[in-house]
Amino acid sequence: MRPNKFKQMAGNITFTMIKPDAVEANNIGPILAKINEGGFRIVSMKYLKLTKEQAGQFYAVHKERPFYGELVDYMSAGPIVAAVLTKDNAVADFRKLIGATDPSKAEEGTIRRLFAKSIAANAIHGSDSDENANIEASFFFSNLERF
Ligand code: 3AN
Repeated sequence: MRPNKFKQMAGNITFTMIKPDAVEANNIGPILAKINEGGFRIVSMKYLKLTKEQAGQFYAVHKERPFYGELVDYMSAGPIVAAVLTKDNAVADFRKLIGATDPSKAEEGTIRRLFAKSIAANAIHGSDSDENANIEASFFFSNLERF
């Protein structure tokens, strides 16, 4: 069996989605530029619209949180860009680059500070651990895809 390429890269990959608000606002290009400027390389990428069921599955870890329904509706409301990124210390460095969940609390110059509209419509997702980066990347990209 072919080894799981994302697992092989643990520590060096993270998963991101450019969320519907940022796609709608025509900010895919500027956000990808920030990601590259931050030292990340894009190793897999696709543009797609999640079904409600897929969004529910992706965010299943947040099922018990009060904003789960809103989050699922929101993430399936319009197209997104899903991508796997690589860099040393990818997960932590990418969380730094995107900034706090609430854009009003995000540091100056971060992607959320620059592009997010609100805590729900916060422009971009970034994995919070190596384990989740692998799970999330595998949700969108087959292990058989090569780069
Ligand atoms: P982060 O994306 O910064 O890791 P999480 O994991 O706490 O934040 O939340 C996942 C997503 O849920 C966020 N990106 C945001 O879209 C949404 N979210 C988080 N907190 C709230 C909230 N209080 N109200 C509405 N949506 C929220």
